[in-house]
Amino acid sequence: MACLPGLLLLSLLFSVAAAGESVSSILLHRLRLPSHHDPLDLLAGIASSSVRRAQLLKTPTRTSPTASAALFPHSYGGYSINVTFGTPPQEIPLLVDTGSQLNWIPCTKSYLCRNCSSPANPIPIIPTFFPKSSSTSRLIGCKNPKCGWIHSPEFLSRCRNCPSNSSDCPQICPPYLIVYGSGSTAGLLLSETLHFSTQTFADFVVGCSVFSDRQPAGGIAGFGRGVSSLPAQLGLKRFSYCLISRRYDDDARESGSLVLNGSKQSTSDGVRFTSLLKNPIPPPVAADAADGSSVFSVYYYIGLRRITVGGKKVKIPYRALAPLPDGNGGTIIDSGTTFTFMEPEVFEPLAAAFLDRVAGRLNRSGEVEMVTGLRPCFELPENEVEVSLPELVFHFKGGAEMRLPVQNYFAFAGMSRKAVCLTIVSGGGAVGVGDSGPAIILGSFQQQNYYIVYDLEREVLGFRQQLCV
Ligand SMILES: *[C@@H]1O[C@H](CO)[C@@H](O)[C@H](O)[C@H]1NC(C)=O
Ligand SMILES: *[C@@H]1O[C@H](CO)[C@@H](O)[C@H](O)[C@H]1NC(C)=O
Ligand SMILES: *[C@@H]1O[C@H](CO)[C@@H](O)[C@H](O)[C@H]1NC(C)=O
Ligand SMILES: *[C@@H]1O[C@H](CO)[C@@H](O)[C@H](O)[C@H]1NC(C)=O
Ligand SMILES: CC(=O)N[C@H]1CO[C@H](CO)[C@@H](O)[C@@H]1O
Repeated sequence: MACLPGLLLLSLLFSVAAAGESVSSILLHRLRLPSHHDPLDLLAGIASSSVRRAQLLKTPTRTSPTASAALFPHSYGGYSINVTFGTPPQEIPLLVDTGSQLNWIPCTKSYLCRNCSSPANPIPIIPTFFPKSSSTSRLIGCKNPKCGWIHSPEFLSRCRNCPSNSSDCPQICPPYLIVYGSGSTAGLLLSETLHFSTQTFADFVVGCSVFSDRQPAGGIAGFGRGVSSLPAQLGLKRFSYCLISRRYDDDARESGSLVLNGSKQSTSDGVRFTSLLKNPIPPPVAADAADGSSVFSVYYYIGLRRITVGGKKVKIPYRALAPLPDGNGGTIIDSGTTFTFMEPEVFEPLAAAFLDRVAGRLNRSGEVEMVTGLRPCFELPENEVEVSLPELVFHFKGGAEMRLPVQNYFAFAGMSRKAVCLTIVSGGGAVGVGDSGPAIILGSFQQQNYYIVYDLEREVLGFRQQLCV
């Protein structure tokens, strides 16, 4: 079949890009997905969890008085690293999340993870950290300035001014409780030694969670902005990752990579850059700042200026593309969201553009759309191994273009007939996401087989298509 202008061929064979250079890095695994015998269930599950995640990232008032950072349930589709904590070291998988800042791990022998099972994983085995077995574990004290990462300055000064002979003075930093759309985690802040790849970092602050509800089988590494985040604590100039294709989900041997402070790349390395926008809201001093919307300050905003489908510009209201001073509108990039989320005012014209460009060539499959919650879905013509679909391009401020390979935005689904569905979700329908927070959340499915660098020193995001295995 000839490739028409603005159309890409989706075939079962994926093209191979140049492999990346060897650098000191850590392996990045897909967090184990529950095994789905039915690929439709899997797509439907990822679609609904991506919408839930969007709901969470977009809700400014989800924190409790002692809450600290935005977190979320990761039943599907996260990417994790294995690091070790303590002396002697204990290995713990951490989900890499650029949408939150506090780091936490399942901790102590009484760790309770409620509703953390799935049909495929009825008794979840959760690697847990035991502080008693580590000679370097220290609880963060109430007077420690780092206690201010999860509690207000007022609280901290009460601690500081407490007479030392009073029996009412709290000695340790009171627990954090992180509440999200669905789920939560709670525990105490620890100072502990972190071993990342071959490097060792003493006095790393990590939450020792003793209770979680609806959480992944591991902890979370907060790669967002903010003082308690992993990049801030390790003084990183930049970090980068390469997300392996989701088609390797069943193959535990395959992994991508995460690199801290890697070498500085430039456009001559094929990396395209766009500025990380100045956050609409400055990072909070204390993570539980009364203004709930400050959670948006943790995100990496980027300037998405235009979207084209099959070479034609999609008409999107400007207010959706440019973040307002209150953090509403605009685009963020997030490693913890699977399918990209778009507000209806962005998604509807985009979906219409796909329908327009495919019209007459492929039949729409209402049946598959109903089951997966994705749309549009198109039936594949019988006995064909390839189908042309419109090219999707994100155009960023400064001219960088993300020309997505078609397998990054269409996934196979099949019932009585095979179909493909657009893997972008919106808030319309059953789950009300509201129009607060970012209008577009660029998720990990769209970042597969891309090298992505967050250059915090230059405040730019760089990307290059490459094979991540
Ligand atoms: C990560 O660490 C956990 C806990 O030790 C272990 O069960 C798991 O196999 C490790 N994963 C990889 C990919 O090494
Ligand atoms: C604590 O110390 C202060 C001043 O040293 C003293 O006045 C006060 O009675 C002491 N309180 C207790 C509970 O010992
Ligand atoms: C990253 O680089 C900065 C600046 O050179 C340095 O201060 C920091 O310790 C480095 N961190 C790591 C983890 O290598
Ligand atoms: C679309 O559906 C009609 C009616 O079922 C069928 O005859 C036709 O072959 C389909 N076209 C494609 C491209 O699948
Ligand atoms: C959504 C869900 O699974 N909720 C369950 C969480 O756990 C409590 C107690 O274990 C159950 O009562 C809920 O049904």
